[in-house]
Amino acid sequence: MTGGEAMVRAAVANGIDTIFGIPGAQIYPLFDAIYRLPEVDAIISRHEQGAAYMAFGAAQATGRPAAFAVVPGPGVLNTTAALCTAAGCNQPVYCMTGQVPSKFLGKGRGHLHELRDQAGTLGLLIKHADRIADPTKTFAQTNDAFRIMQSGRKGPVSLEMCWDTMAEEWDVEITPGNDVIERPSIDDDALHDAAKLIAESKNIMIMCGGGAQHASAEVTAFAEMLGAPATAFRSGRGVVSEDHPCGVSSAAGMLLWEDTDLLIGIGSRLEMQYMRWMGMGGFLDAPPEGTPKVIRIDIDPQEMIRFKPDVGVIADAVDGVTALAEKVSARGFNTGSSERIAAAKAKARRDIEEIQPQLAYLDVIRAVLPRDGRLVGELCQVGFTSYFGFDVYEPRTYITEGYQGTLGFGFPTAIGVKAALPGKAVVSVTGDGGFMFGVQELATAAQHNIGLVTIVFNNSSFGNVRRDQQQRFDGNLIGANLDNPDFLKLAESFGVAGYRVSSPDELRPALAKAIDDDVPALIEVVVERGSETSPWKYIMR
Ligand SMILES: Cc1ncc(C[n+]2csc(CCOP(=O)(O)OP(=O)(O)O)c2C)c(N)n1
Repeated sequence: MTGGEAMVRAAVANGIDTIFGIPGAQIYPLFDAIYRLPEVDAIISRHEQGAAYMAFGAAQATGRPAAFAVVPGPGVLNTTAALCTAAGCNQPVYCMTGQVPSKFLGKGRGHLHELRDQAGTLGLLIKHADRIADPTKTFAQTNDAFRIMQSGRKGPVSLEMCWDTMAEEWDVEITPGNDVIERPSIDDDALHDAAKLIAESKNIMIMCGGGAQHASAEVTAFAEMLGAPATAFRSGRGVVSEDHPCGVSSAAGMLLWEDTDLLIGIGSRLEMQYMRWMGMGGFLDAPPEGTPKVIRIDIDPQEMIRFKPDVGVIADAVDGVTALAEKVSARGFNTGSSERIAAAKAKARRDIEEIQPQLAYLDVIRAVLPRDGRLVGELCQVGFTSYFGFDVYEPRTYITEGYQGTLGFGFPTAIGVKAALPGKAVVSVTGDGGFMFGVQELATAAQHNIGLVTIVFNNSSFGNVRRDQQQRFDGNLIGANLDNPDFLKLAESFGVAGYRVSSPDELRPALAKAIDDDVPALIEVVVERGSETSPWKYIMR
């Protein structure tokens, strides 16, 4: 088989059934293999950044690896914001790419798409990047990449193959995919120390991160046992359902933080507590004096050095929480007050009512979207408000950009979510600014009939920038106001269903119909420029 076919077959052996991407000369053999193999399909984006975000969305929504294939050099560079976002969110995204002909490697002759040290460049951004020089080793190297991608702190990986190597035929042995996911064994002393801290504490808070997404049952049971609130910022939303008595939004979490005496972070960087609730200046190395004690359960030993807890349990979230719960129940603990949690939830809900009109729109979306539907956020007024003003009920149903804060990630990511989960309702909320970063992918949604619903909140501005300039730069508006296309005509010209609404009441039937029709749809919500209440006081201090 060709080197390209070997790469595709090895990806298929590792569970890949869809490859997002754009073909080009160096990687024709790879796409030819996708064409011929019934086990795998391609979804063709209109820009490489779209393909990589689609893979990111598919990975985050399913918890399984997702792949994209793009030409080297400019093609792969176009994917790097998405790769960094996947790295920041610890998502298993597999980048497949090409290279110059092998004899041109490292020569600097300026062959098509040549990039100085492509794998080295990618290796700075993602978990692992390598070249398959000998295609008979494709399965071994791919399996290794999938082991690395899914072991420890998950993250994106990349494999490249030279133009000529990918085109030539080789004797490649087909072998099974990787079945190794490495998990650390747990230090019993750490568990003992953690159980002791828990026994000595009264008001415990659990903070869920993306590393707890697969541990929903265990974390929920642990929170119930302790009677402790479990909160999350972005990536850990839905681990403990926010309609469970212990599941609290970050707005309620902020209220409860005041008299918390022990924080248990599970698969979380604790950005919310130490870089937001204590100011973006934040606390660098360890919790400051006079603040709650901290236990961290994290699979990445480096995390215990980056931000040193009182007790660090290096473990996968399922293993760590299960083992700690056993220790704690044997030792005894104080049960938290359910009234305290309920009161904070009720007060937070009353407080955030002021964030209008975003909250009213989010309430409509929450009411219409099924429990297991996916909401894909964005860096926009409704997206920011959704951090605390949109209840999440199930793991992997709230899709986020993480700390990269990548404007424009939302719409193409949502296409990937819907492509991976065609039976689920998927709603993308974007601003007019962020949507236009990936507007061309309307063509992808239309051509592949990917039935996601995109709600574009059109306030004719980079609204967040505009507010900052109004408030902090004497109203000197630069690059803040936007003249936009007619979004209805835009939808129509792409062959996508279009709606225009201007109130939450009008959104409700439009959204219900769009979800029900299950075809690609764009709903423009007309918002008066500068009219949104700032959501920031519930996100950072
Ligand atoms: C890649 C990237 N570029 C720029 C920014 C800075 N940024 C954050 S929010 C924002 C404006 C967003 O405008 P829009 O999408 O229209 O949403 P709105 O705030 O108006 O609701 C900008 C430019 C960013 N976060 N990421």
